[in-house]
Amino acid sequence: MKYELIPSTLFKKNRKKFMARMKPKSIAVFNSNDIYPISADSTMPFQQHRDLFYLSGADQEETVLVLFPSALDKKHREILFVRETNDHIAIWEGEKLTKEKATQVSGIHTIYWLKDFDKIFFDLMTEAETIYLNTNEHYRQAVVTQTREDRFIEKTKQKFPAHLVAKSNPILQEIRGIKEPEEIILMQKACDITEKGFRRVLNFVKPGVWEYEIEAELLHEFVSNRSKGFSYTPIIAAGNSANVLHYIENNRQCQKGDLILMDVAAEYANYSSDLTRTIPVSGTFNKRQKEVYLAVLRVKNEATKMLVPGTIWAEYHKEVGKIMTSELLGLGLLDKADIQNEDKEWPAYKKYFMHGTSHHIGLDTHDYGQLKTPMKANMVFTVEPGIYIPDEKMGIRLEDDVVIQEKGAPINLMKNIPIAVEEIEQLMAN
Ligand SMILES: [Mn+2]
Repeated sequence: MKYELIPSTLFKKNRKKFMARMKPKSIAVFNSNDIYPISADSTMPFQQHRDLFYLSGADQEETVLVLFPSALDKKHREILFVRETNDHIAIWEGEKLTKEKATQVSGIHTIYWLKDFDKIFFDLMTEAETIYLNTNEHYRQAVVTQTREDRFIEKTKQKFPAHLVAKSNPILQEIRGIKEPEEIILMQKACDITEKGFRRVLNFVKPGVWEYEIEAELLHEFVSNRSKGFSYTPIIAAGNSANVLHYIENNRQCQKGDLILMDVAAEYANYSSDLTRTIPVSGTFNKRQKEVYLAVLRVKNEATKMLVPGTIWAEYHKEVGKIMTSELLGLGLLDKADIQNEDKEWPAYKKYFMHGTSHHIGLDTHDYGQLKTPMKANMVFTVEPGIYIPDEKMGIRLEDDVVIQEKGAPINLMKNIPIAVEEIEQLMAN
């Protein structure tokens, strides 16, 4: 791991919150991710399952967490199973969690080797009536592979057909959506690393640079600061590429006079940041670019003010749509007739702003978190309006990550990342 050790108090609190919501006589199991294959013996870099990480801090493959608050043997109320390590593994693969280290990371006192899982788990299941299974109910999930968790669920339902089944996911959606102070610190760190990358790029962009050269600059800065790298696939889109919302080719040359939209951010300790800035390739905005840019910035600022406890996500999006509509009228992109004739299901503004304004962010970039109930303090959201005008070969999006406060406006974790037109032009001139 490149990141500094996280206080295990965070994971203790997270487990406590989960267990407080479990039914009587119930047990919950969480599996790590597999290491995904490419072909031959090649593999993708490991990415821990965020639920297991959230509840244990264990950032290693072949790990299982068991929570059983009513276990008769007190030492079995929290158990972490890890892959048995030895000198041979230490030489070939480097350091893996020892039992002592696993306790230090997770705050869990009972650590067993994974090879003993089946036997111990069977014994615990004889005491339990309900088993919590961890399915993926994220509103944007589209998984086609069978995960390690899926295999566990299949096997468990076969082996223990008489047990009641309950869902872990709604509990995790609820508790992961509201961040602990330790998590805000880690997310701030991710944002600070992102800031360094963005400032580096402001000194680098000029006509003739290639989008992938900008990507390389950012990656250098991120990894130099103990990040694994990008928290999601980077979008570096000059000119008309900005109108392809998920443009990830990053293979074109930046031309004088173009804007360049960069939706790029660093991860830190598995926590995401999510930034978008749009800057002029030549270092100065022309009149029209500035006009559209300021409209997006105003929408962003107005939207941010609405991220307070009590706001309903869907209602918020309707309000942002109204603000965007008036900006688009001001820019001459819509006229009154467009609005009078608009389809309420797909309002006129969506021609130029077709995506959502905010999503939860945390361990996942599109994080868990309740969306149908009122917003609460310490939820972290992105705010990311945009205006896309293919006819003018221009797409502008601006995005920050903010923390909802008990009272007043949210705290912007990206407040130090330049966004004002003058500041960007000045920094690019240096
Ligand atoms: Mn985003």
